[in-house]
Amino acid sequence: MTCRNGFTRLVTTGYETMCILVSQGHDDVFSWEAAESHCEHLGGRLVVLDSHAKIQMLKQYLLANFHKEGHGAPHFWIGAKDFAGRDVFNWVSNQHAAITVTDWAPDQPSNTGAHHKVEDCVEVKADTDYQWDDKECNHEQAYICEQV
Ligand SMILES: [Ca+2]
Ligand SMILES: [Ca+2]
Repeated sequence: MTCRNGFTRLVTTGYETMCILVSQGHDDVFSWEAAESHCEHLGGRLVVLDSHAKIQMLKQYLLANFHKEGHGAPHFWIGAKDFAGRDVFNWVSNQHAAITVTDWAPDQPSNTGAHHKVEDCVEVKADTDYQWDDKECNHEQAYICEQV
């Protein structure tokens, strides 16, 4: 796969390839839905991590390229969501299949967070080495697209 301008090529140990685009943070932030629309506009979608190899590859890339300490440590939307609001998570690429290969941070998914808001959208966050956390979908933050 040839990556379009702005996308970075990653190759897993199993020779799966992905072209990803990581938000620059700061002003480059969206709600989950807006991030997915933005990724589609760029010719992709929020990143789908449907294998252990892809999960590990992205985690290593983020750990190598983004500082994890301090206030504002990176949080990135990925392409998983509890679409039906029943605590069953699906990838944007297949909203009718439950996700089976997961990488939840300790005590996640919690389904509730600050101010008791329901959490249905999935992020990876630096303070747990980019393991997964469910979060309120309207929160505006950085995101990771993949080319499709
Ligand atoms: Ca939920
Ligand atoms: Ca959570």
